[in-house]
Amino acid sequence: TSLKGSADSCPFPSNFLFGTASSSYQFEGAVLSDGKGINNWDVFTHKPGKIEDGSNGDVAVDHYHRYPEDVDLMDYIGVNTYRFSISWARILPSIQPFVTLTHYDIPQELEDIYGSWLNSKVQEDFKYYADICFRFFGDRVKYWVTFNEPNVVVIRGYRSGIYPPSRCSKPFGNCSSGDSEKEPFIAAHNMILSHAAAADIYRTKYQKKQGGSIGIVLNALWYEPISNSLEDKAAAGRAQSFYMNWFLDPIIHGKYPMEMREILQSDLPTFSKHDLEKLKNGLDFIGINHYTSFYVKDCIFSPCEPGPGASKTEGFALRTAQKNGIFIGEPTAADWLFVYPQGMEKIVTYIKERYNNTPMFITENGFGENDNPNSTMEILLHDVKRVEYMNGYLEALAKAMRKGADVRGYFAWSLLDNFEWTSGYTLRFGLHHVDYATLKRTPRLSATWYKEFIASHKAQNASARSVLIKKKI
Ligand code: GBH
Repeated sequence: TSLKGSADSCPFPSNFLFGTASSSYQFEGAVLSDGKGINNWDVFTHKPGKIEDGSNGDVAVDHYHRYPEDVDLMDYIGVNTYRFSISWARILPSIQPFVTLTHYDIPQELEDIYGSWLNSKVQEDFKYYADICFRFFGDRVKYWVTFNEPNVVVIRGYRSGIYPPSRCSKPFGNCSSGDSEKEPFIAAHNMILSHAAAADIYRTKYQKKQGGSIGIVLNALWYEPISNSLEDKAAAGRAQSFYMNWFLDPIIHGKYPMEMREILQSDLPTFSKHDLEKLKNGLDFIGINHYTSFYVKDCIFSPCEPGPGASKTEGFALRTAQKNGIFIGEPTAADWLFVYPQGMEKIVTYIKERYNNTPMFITENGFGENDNPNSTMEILLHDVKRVEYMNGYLEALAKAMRKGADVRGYFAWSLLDNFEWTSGYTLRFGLHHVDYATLKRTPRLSATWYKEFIASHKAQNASARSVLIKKKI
């Protein structure tokens, strides 16, 4: 046939691909350019004795920069295809999944069947859930968080009752059932032991093989004594114990804070020998969500008007945003958020000292605004206040780190505007604006600012690193 005939004369059909082949490591070079991550061959070739002539692919044939010239060469030859490879570490240099197992939401069934955090059965169920996550995702996830802000979960779920399961008693809130003076401590106890159970199973079954780490995230307010009096200073300490140390002390030191034990007596659950065994080595890192600070006034030696913190359940330490009518920091659209960057340095230093400089991550920090429907898009995207907030808080964080705090990371809350719990969609925390009618995302000034902030730090580190690599060669 004619087909066979043409094949005889020309075995390669016209759509046949003729090309040249290459690969990223062998060709590209540009080992540290534009934020590329270090890959296995970068490390391998820099070890002595691995490569015959002691060379490496740091520059290779500089294809990364000279590709237009190389494409001209291909064109000259007349190829119609080009095989090359994508450098994985160049595309995804270091996006590490940092995974939270429980960020407020839990199966409603646990609530309905046995009352979730109020029932010690939840410890087994949480352990089972965590085990499944470790087993199926642990090959890729190297940072695990058991709980986001269990302190907020129990305070808002069981004391004020403004979050599910809406349990509280008067005068703390207006719920149909609950006991604001007892249940928060029971729920917290079960969350602490659930954390311990998950951490324990991670350590015994997975950590060696998977090589990741596990921690817990607390909401951390900085509590500033309202005066220099010993009473107010002690009250600020109690406020911290009844808010954050409540969870971190048992997990790290194996017992509840002294002030809690003294004031709450039998309202505070106790740990059995078996519990303490599980609590040992309870975490690898502390996650800190820090946004704001409050003044604290003592209510033991001088009487206080009722208010957040003033009761026994919060250590008789009244929390207030003002001193002599002046706010601790500029108020914002969120009624709980005052801009006080110094609080970042103070809280990180406090945690460093109390917990023996356990590795820390700032797992959340951010600024909320309301959308003014009458504003133009241009104005909505020009979030100078958010930029100033982040800049101030990051500077304060850097100060704490220069003084030795072991902080390993910072996460801006949040990438996008999103559902802000009881504030719904009215409060916006995004580096990107979301138009809720179309769900279109648009970067705000803060997104560009954060991008440049990260890039300038990357550049500084890359030049430091290239000096190191050159030294090694
Ligand atoms: C975080 O919560 C949440 O993790 C995140 O989901 C949320 O979107 C983000 O911040 C922004 O709000 O009355 O004793 O609880 C922090 C929310 C709520 C923490 C109010 C401090 C005041 C103390 N905050 N809370 S208390």
